[in-house]
Amino acid sequence: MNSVSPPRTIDLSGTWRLRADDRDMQCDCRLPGDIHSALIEAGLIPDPYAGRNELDVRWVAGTAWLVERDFVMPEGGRWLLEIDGLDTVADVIVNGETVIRADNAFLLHRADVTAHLRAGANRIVIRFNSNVAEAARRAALQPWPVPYIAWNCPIPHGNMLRKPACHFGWDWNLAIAPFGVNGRIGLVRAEQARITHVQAHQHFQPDGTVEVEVVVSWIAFVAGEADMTIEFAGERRTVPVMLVVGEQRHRERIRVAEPDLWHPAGFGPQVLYDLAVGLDGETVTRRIGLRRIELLTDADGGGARFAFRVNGREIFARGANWIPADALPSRATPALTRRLLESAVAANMNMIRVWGGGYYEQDWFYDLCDELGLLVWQDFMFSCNLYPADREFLGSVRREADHQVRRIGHHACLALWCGDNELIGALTWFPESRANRDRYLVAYDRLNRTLEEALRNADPTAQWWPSSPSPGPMSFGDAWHDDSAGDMHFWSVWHEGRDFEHYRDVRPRFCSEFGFQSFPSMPAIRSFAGEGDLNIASPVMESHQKNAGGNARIAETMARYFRFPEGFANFVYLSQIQQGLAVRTAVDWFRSLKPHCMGALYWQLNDTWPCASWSGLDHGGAWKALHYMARRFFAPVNVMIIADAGTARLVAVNETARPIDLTATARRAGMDGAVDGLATFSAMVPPDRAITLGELPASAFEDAVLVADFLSETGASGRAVHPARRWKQFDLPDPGLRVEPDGAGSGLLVTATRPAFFVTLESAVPGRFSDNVLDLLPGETVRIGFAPDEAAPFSPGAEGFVWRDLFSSHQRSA
Ligand code: BMA
Repeated sequence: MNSVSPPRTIDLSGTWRLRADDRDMQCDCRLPGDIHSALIEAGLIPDPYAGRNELDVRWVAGTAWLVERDFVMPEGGRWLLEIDGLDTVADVIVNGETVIRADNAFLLHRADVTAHLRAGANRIVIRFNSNVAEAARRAALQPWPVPYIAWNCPIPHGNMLRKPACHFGWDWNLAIAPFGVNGRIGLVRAEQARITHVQAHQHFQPDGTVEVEVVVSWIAFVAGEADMTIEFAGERRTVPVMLVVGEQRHRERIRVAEPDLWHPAGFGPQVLYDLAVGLDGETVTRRIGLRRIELLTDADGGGARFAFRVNGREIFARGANWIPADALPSRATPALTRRLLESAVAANMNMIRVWGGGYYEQDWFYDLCDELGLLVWQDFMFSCNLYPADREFLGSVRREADHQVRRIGHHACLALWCGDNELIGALTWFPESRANRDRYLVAYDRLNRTLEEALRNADPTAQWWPSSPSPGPMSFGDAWHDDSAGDMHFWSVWHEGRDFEHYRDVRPRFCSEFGFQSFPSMPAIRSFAGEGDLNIASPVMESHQKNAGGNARIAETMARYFRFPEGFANFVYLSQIQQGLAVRTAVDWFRSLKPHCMGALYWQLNDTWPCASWSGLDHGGAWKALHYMARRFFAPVNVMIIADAGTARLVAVNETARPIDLTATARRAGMDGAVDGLATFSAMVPPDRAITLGELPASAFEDAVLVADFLSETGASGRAVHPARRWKQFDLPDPGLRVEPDGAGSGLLVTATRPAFFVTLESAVPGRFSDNVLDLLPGETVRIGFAPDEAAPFSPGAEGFVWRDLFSSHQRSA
């Protein structure tokens, strides 16, 4: 073939030139990317994550910045400039003409720039106006005050802009209001038409077949005829379409007679079919997993249910809340995101909630969730604030919702669209909305209705939930403490300082937020703190705790449950153990309530920067104690000890499709090293159920620790441990821990001569242990593997590893 066709796209990603509007500062800047990252890379500002640099770089968002570059155009053609994730208030200027005025980071901006281009050299400039200044200007124009969550956001008025709420600061995020371009940027050649969205609505038929309704949206630039091609599930169709200038849509139904279904992780394979749509020389591809997702909210004796049914099977949602992978968009790479999401699945999670104060994530994020079988609860991006309700704002919201639903709604992983995070609760947080609830509630409802209508219009097959938490549609009550219906955020244990046992005072139908803070692991701390800062009350450590009173709460809780640890590293260790115990107390209880309760999504999976937070994964993805514990407490088959003052109940849960025979052995482990058998329980646990195996009176393990080991015919096994009293009340023996290479060169052997609790290995080399946070009885040996992050040959010697346990955290080893 000798014919040379003109290029279809001109990619404008790469190196641009950045300069400040009001001062002499310039450097190179990579787009997609954020401006802070460019300035850090050029050495013009310090890394905001280190020390207390956050405060020294806050000025960056208060000024205007320009990025520009030249590009070369061929002769002729119709060209569209497309910028995805233009964040936020920005003007785009091509050869001196303003072609885009942007103020919503959640839209794809597109402009026909043909008239402004010339063959040869061209110049494009993006002027980022100060989002902070523009937010303040808009707040002043509001007809009545529209308060924002000032105790989370040191940078004010973020609620005026369609930009991630957490950019203005959050109780786990630094406040620097990053900005830039977060998605594709380039020119696209379109002669007749440009496809804007390809959706795939699934209609399951009673006979088991699926009709996939492919909805293709496009903009036509000329009237005429064109052939559209659609390829799916072995079928290829050519569909003649009439082009009418403007936005158009075509629906094509394709029947899949014998669908190979997509399943959530742990429930079957993640089958994905390729879909390809062609129009005017352009081909758009999607990967479609066929599955039927229903949200069950029917009334029952306890109120109303809240359960996901996937492919006919009710699924207990096990997971956590997702916040942006990094506070600086340039650092939120696909590799990091994959690592975080893979860790979620490795910890037996099947759902994450993309929380409403961050982003509608990138296409590849949902591709990853499809591949991994991770269901996504997707919030619309509104969180903890009151919001404007004027026509212009709601118009922008409507366009945003329409675009996002059409962009990502086809993903198999997408289980639910939820209106917002905690906007109903926020009505009670501000004096203005308390004094005039009518006005603010109506404003809220206008926003909420805008989202619901946009969703139903763009995807009638989608599942909608008005808010998180919410008792249900048109119900505006407190879903923090009402556990009868809907999803619940249960925060009393952390935010009110209640005992962990208080989790068992509620019986949620679905708990979509609950959590407990810990410190990040030592390597994460060392990434921002110097040796002299290693004290929880040092200015640097306090600046990496964004929840007022958080460090004091961690310390106070520790003194409630444990003897106070010696030294900083032990404090960090114990903070992670108590976090794991708090969250496990909740999860064990919620799972034991199945099917009354059908979901436990803890707060929060990951961190945006290294700080004290509720996360189970350190910034960058290393596993904290909670994440190792989560893998066990979320295991599909598990035995939990649910105890109150008088009894300890052994509850087995089975989330596999088959009945499981299992045996649990309960023993009493005394601090003197004696281990006595108490009872053995055997049972067949039906699929998708939690059952009580048996009960023991507390007197059976007085002054000791109850240990329950289980083993199933399928090989699933585990250990639950419950102390008769708070851990601090035991005089723990020195467990005589030994950690040594296993001889085979691939693991470590951990041995104890007396009972050892929360034995946790730490490595000098970044990597993951095959298991961690273990309880050992006298004479037991456990083999632990270690996989370093870098694929380098590695054989573990005992050196390079540190281990801690409850005894050593407060007692120097003998
Ligand atoms: C919930 C979340 C977040 C917050 C977290 C911890 O309310 O929705 O807003 O970060 O609690 O306070």
